[in-house]
This record gives sequence, structure tokens and C-alpha cells, in this order.
Amino acid sequence: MVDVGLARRTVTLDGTDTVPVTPRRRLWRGVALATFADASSGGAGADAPYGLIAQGAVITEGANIVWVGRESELPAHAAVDEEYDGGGALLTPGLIDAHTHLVYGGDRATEFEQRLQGVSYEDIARAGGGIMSTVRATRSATESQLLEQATARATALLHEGVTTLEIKSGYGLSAEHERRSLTVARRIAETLPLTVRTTSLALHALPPEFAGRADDYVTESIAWLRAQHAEGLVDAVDAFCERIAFSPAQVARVFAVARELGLPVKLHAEQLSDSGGTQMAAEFAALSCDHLEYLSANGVQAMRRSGSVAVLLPGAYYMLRETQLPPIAALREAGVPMAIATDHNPGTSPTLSLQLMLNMACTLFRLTPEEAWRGVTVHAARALGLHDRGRLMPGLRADVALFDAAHPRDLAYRIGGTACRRVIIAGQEVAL
Ligand code: DI6
Ligand code: FE
Repeated sequence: MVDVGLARRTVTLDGTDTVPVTPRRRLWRGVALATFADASSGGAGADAPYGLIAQGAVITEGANIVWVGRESELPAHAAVDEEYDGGGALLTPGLIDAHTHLVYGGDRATEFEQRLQGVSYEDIARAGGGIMSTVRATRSATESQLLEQATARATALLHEGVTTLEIKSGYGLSAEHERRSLTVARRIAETLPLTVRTTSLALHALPPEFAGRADDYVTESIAWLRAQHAEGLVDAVDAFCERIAFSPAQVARVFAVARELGLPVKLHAEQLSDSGGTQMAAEFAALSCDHLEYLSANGVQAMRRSGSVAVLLPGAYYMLRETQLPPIAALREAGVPMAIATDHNPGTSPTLSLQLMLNMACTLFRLTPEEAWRGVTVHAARALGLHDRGRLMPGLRADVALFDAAHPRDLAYRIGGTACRRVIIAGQEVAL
């Protein structure tokens, strides 16, 4: 067991206790580092798996990392305001959950029982349950109820070391309720120190008001997107491209408007069947395509060409008792970066543990623990279009997590519980 009760000692440089005017410099020493530097990015640890440095140190200044390396190579006169000894604990980049549907009302435990009795996810959806049952519960919740519940969910993720979180709308499906979901998502970042990236997902399901008029719904949703964008509520645009949801041609109409507005796109693609959504998304240089169980060889090549990240969601695979695996070997061979996320939602992935997803990515999808880890750090950052985080490197944000573990593989191995002991976001320690 590693002792993570860190000794805290303030180092005053001139013997006085005055508050420094320059950003505070903090030194973390006595830590094992997983930097996730690699040959292409350079950086300390790039020559080792996970970017590992067994006896490492990190210096942060204000919100940023300014030095990473072996403790034995610390600059001789590194002037710091505070110094922490990690006692051998593991320091990693803050985890990034690049795909969640965190804002919703109600739950779907009844549907879970139905599915265990043999009714399929698609049948439940066609009968007006599934996503639509959560839409009804979300519309009837108050904004403060939605905020309170979503904040509790985000807090659970934060306690595991998650420092950046993507949140999609998609359970409102009207101008008013989609706007409200995005507003709630934005407000989470006012309550908690996390970074929240919001994604507009109006094309999640066809609401009954538009039954038989899917194209009209697409037209309406485009007007909502313009308004949401004008209000600064949207960071990206997503859609559910599937035979029970929207066709590639319908999604492409929304993506064209996203492009015009300068918003990046991502896609729920090939989750239940191969509808060719990935190839369409590639034409819009999608940041990511997500799920991908039914991705074809052509789809893999389209992703390779467009540089999209494959966001794999083992929680949904597990919960739906899916047996078709995403084409991991083909993605790996094509050099498509793979991210791992919770897909937290009440229907197909009611998990609030990104740490458990590390384990499931290995056991169910046969990723290596290192691939899974890169999937919740460096590749997850890329799936969100964020270039200032996801690794421990000078110049990046000081978003880090400290774990009661000696090696990152320990966290992919364990099932349940959290080994996270401390979280630092933008250089500030978060009270857990
Ligand atoms: N795919 C999913 O797994 C979630 N959304 C989607 O497009 C499921 C959403 C739900 O069942 O509520
Ligand atoms: Fe999803």
C-alpha cells in the first residue's frame, strides 16, 4: 500500500511569509509519473511505456505545468512556493471523459428488467420507450432538479480523477428543452472546477410531435442550433446515425450548418448496424466517431484519412450484452487513435466510473492497459479538440490526479472502488 498522505511544507524563499505576486510554483516530488509522452510529441518519459518515470517530479506554475522529469534531475535551484512529497503515489494527467449524456431526469431500471426478459433495445425504442421515456422525464423535471442530479453525477466522476468532461444534450428534443439541457451542462462548470465541453445532440431520437416528419425535425433542429450557438452554449455537434434514429443524409444537413458556424462535429456511428455514418462524418473532418461496433473496413479507412478519434464505449457494449466487437485490430493497424469514455446515460450505460471503463476496455475489447489509459487521457483530449491537456508536459494545463497505486496497470486491473486520492485542476487542489 502506497502512503499518499502527502507532507505539505511551504518553502519561503526569502524567509518572509508574504503572498507572492507571481503565480504560485508548486513542486510534486516522490511520485511515479505516467506522462503519456511518446516519440512523436517528445517530452519526459517518451522512451518508456505510458511515458513512465518511476521516481518523478513535476513543477506547476499557476494553472500550467512548467517542468516534468526525473526527481534526480530537478533543476538545482528550482524556486518553489510549495512542495509536496507523494510518497511513491502515481501522478497522471487528469482523466478526460469524452462522451457522456449527463443531463437527464428519471432512470430506466424498468426497461433493464424488460431487456433481461428478452425484449430488445430497438423494440423498446420503437414502442416509444428507450430514449423517449427519458425525454419525458427530462422535460417534466425542473431546471434545478436537472442541475442537482447532473452535478452529483459529475462529482462522482471528479472523485475518480476526471478533470474534463463532455456533456451532450439530446433528452430535451425541443427548442426550450435542448437549450435548458445545454444551460445546465454549462452551469455544472460554475459549481464544480471541472472543464465541461457541451455538445448539441438534437438528432438523438425523433420526438412524437414530429412523427413521420423527420426531415422537418432536422430543419427545426438547425434553427435551434443557430440560436444555441449565438448564446455560446455549444462547443460541438453530435447526432445518432442509426436505422432507429437519423440517416447519414439527414445528419449531413446539420453537419453542414455546424461547419458554417465553425463548430466541430462528432457522431454516434455504427452502434447497432452499419449505416455508413462514419464515411459521411469523415467528409466533415469529425473530431470523433463513437461506439463503432459495426464499423466496416471502409469506415476504418475513412477515419484514418480524416484523423478522427475512435471513441469506444465498453459500458454500452456490456449493458446491451452486445456480442459484435468494434474492429479493434483494424483500428490499431490503421493508426486510428482510440479513446475510452463512460457514455454515461440512463439507458445503455448507467455507469459513473471511468476507472471501471479502463478495466472493461481491456477485458471486453482487449485493449492493452496502456491503450486504455491513453484512451482516457491524450486521445480523449484529441476527441474533444483540446490540445492543452491529456499529457504531463511543460506548457500544458496543470490538471493532474494522484492515485494510491504504484503503476497505471493497477487501475486497469482493479474493478470497483476508487484509488484516486487527490485532484488538481488548473494548478488548484480540489477538495474531495
Ligand atoms: N447511443 C447510446 O448508447 C445512447 N445514445 C445513443 O445514441 C443511449 C441513449 C439512451 O438509451 O437513452
Ligand atoms: Fe452516447
